Amino acid sequence: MFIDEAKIMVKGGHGGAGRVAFFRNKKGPSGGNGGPGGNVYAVASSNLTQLETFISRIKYIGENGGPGGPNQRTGKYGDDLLIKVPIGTTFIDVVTKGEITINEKSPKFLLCRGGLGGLGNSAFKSPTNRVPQHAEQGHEGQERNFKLILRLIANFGLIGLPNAGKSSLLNKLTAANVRTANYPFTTLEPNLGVYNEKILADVPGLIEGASTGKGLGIKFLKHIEKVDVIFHCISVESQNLAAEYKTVINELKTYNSRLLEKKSIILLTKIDLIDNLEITKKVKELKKFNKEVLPVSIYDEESLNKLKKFLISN
Ligand SMILES: Nc1nc2c(ncn2[C@@H]2O[C@H](COP(=O)(O)OP(=O)(O)OP(=O)(O)O)[C@@H](O)[C@H]2O)c(=O)[nH]1
Ligand SMILES: [Mg+2]
Repeated sequence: MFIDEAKIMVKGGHGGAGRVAFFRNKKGPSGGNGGPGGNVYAVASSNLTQLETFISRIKYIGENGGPGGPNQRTGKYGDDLLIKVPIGTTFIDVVTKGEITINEKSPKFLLCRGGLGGLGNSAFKSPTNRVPQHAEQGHEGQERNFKLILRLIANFGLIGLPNAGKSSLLNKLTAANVRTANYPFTTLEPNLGVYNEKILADVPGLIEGASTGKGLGIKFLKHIEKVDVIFHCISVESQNLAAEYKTVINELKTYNSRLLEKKSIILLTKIDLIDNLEITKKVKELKKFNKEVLPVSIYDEESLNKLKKFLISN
C-alpha cells in the first residue's frame, strides 16, 4: 500500500542537570552546567518515496544532554535527531495548524528544540552566596505533534472516472508498467511515469462523491494539488460526456476549489472505438466547456504523438 499520511510525536532532548561540586582547596563552587538536549530536524531524502517508516515508528526524540561535571565542565551536548522524509513531505502542526514542506528549497527544518541544560552551582555564586549548594535540573525539550502528508510531485496529473483509460495512457507515454483492466478501480494507488523529464501521475479513478470519501478518489486528490496541468480523461464509451465531465469537476471543486484554477485539458480517450464523424461530434460536445480537447487512443500513434508534443511544450 502507498503510505502518504502519518502522525508523529516529536520532542527535543531533555537538557542535562547542572552539577553541584566544589574546588578542593579554594572552597568555591565548581559544578558545570548540563548540556543542552539535541534538536530534532526534518531533512529531505531523495531515496525515500513514501511515508511507510512512520507507520511503525511514531515517536522521535532528540538525545538528552549530559549532566554538568566538576571543574565547571559543561555536560555533553545531546545529539540532534534527523528525521528523513521524502522530498515534498508537508509537516502540519496538529495544534497551530502551521505547515512546512520539505523540498529542494528548504531541505532541512527545525521541528523541535532540545531543552537547555540546568545551571551548575558555580552559576549561582554571588557576593552574598559564595558557596551555593544547589544546581538546576535540565529543561524539557519542546514537544509537538505533526501530521505528515506526502503529495506527489508531478507536472501532469491524469484524472477521470474509473476505466477511463488513465493507466493505459501512462503506460503508453512513459516506461511505467501499471496494471490495466476492463473494470473500475484497477488502480488502487497513484503511479508515476516519466516522459522527456516530465513527470506524469496516474491517480485512481474518481466517482461521484469521491470528495466526501466514496470510492478511493478523495485519498488521492491531494496528489494533483501540485501538478501544473490536469489531464481530464473521458472515454468515448461514456453515455453522457457532459454529465461525466461535470461530475469530476464537482469532485475537484468540493475537495479544493483551487484545483479548478489549474490549467486543464480534456482527453477524449479510446477514440479507436468509434468513427471519425462520431469523434468530431463528441469533441464538439466537450468543447463547450471552453477547454482544449484532445482525442486520443492508445492504438493511434498519431494521437499519442500530439499528446507527447503537448507534454514537451507545457
Ligand atoms: N479500445 C481501447 N481500449 C482502451 C484504450 N485505453 C484503455 N483501454 C482499455 O480500457 C480499460 C481500462 O483502462 P485502464 O487504463 O485500466 O483505465 P483506468 O482509467 O486506469 O481505470 P482505473 O484504474 O480503474 O481508474 C482496459 O481494458 C484498457 O485496455 C484505448 O485507447 N482504446
Ligand atoms: Mg488505472
